[in-house]
Amino acid sequence: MDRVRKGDRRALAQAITATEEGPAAAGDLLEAFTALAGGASRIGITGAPGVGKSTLVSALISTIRTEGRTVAVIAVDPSSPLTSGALLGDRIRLQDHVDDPGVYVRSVAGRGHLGGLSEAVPRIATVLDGAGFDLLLIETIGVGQSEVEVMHHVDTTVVVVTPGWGDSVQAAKAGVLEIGDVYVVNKADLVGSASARRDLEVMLAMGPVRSWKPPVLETVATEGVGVGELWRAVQDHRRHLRG
Ligand SMILES: Nc1nc2c(ncn2[C@@H]2O[C@H](COP(=O)(O)OP(=O)(O)OP(=O)(O)O)[C@@H](O)[C@H]2O)c(=O)[nH]1
Ligand SMILES: [Mg+2]
Repeated sequence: MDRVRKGDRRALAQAITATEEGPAAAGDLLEAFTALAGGASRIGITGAPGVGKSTLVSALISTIRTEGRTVAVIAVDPSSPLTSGALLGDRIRLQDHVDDPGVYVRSVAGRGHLGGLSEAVPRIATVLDGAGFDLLLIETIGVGQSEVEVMHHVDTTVVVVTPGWGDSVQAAKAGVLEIGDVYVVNKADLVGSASARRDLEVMLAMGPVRSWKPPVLETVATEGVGVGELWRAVQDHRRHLRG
């Protein structure tokens, strides 16, 4: 515990591995971290495979680090061996930040226990929060049931789509319109970005009136375009939550 708070990465990794195995295995450790948790802002980044979530996370880290705040990333890997290439991709993209002591990245295997895909994520978030990170970014694929679960444990949910991401019926089915606090049309360098954004805005406007109106932004994550605006939108939402 003390070692973790002092920035010992090995001790942190061991604590996470223990909590990953379940609340029983973690025992007192989890309790100790829970007592210290509560200071971190938790931001979920979700969207279909390949929309650019990891690239956006990496760009966001750069923005956050210029403000001097520390950040931990939980990347939930897909369980399917068909998409395991993405796992490697994530690691490579996030490699940009490996030498930065203010950044910590943890991948979580998709294959979960009975609780589903990402059953361990809330516990891992508690450890990283208790370890003293200012911000937690949680990347998950898609918006299936288990991802919606994960999103119950974050303050702000960023939903990422791409131009030509599909028609409104598909979006409604996927539950995309209910869960987002901030919407991002990434790959805005591709054709159809502006119309995808307008479609989303129209669909969101047809939904129930909420006290927070989710903004729809366009980004080119690979170039860092729009990432500053995204970060501001996330912080606006934080302020809204605090009231
Ligand atoms: N043209 C374009 N390509 C992008 C952009 N952002 C990301 N990409 C590319 O899209 C591909 C997927 O990016 P990732 O960041 O791995 O996407 P992801 O959503 O994390 O993927 P999974 O974790 O596999 O679901 C990569 O080849 C990126 O270089 C963008 O703004 N424009
Ligand atoms: Mg990814």
